[in-house]
Amino acid sequence: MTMPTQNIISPPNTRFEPLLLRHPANPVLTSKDWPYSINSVFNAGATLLPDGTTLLLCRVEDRRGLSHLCAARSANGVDDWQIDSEPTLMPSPKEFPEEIWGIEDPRITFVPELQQYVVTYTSYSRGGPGVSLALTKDFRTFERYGVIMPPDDKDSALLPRRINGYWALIHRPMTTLGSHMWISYSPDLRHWGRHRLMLEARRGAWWDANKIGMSPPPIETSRGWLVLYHGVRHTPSGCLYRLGVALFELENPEKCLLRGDSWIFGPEAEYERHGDVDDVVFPCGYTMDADGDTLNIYYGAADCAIALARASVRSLLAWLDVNATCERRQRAHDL
Ligand code: BMA
Repeated sequence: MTMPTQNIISPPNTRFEPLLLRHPANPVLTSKDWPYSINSVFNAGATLLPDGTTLLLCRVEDRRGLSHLCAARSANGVDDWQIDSEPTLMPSPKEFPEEIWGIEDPRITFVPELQQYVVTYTSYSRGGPGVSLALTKDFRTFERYGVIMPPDDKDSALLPRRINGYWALIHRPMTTLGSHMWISYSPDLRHWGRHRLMLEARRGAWWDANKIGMSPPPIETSRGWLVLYHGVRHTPSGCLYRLGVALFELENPEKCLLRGDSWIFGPEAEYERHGDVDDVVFPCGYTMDADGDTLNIYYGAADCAIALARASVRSLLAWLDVNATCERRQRAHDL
């Protein structure tokens, strides 16, 4: 039997130049920028509007501890943000009881076939976090589909096109055996099935042991879907959220082609190390520059601020070629 090629004994052949470069204007948004009273702003979905404006759909936590979503727009994606004067998308627990304790961590996918943005977000129900979906053309009015993945589930995003005729959703259900990334398929965005394990949290001392989740929506490249994912390390003084990268087959996205061994980004700056929740970097969105290579990655920092880091798709792929192992997919019965 062939053993997995995971590099267990020798240290990874890691090149240490940073792949994600923090913007000098960081953090780009904090509660001080908000036009109404809030506790904190973090974990924002991101997209480019047709006129090139960057739109962030921010998770805003109010002073009760419950979250809603609020849009911020900027011509250069760095400063001069125009923030909606009131919440853009509020929890609506009368119609959607699963939103009783707020809505969180949106991811945005523009879907050319629908000519709409599909927003998936965490709805915080009495039963725990679930995945909800809404469609919008302009981030002013939304068509809500309600909960599409029951609790406990979160960290979801839709792929921008159908795979073999079906919509594909990446998400992170929690089981007693750990929190892994799954992919599910749907003919209509409402009914979901063919659930498949996509990427498993590692075990033991690894940085991404036991609990992982997709971060921004997957990035389509000629070599596959590039997926930035977070790994959660439980330490005696709390959790440590860091970011890794993996590559999946274009027409069969449940197949992992490469998975980086080490993390590529972690809390280092003051605004990432200290906040409402220390030691968290949590990207939920990116925009792509006109060069088709430069990524602007927007991430929540310590559950208190939104920050920006830039990366190059070419460099991420080149790094994976040197620092990744071929992922052997775990068989379903192992779970
Ligand atoms: C995760 C999510 C994120 C949050 C992170 C750190 O489980 O709930 O929204 O940023 O924890 O608190």
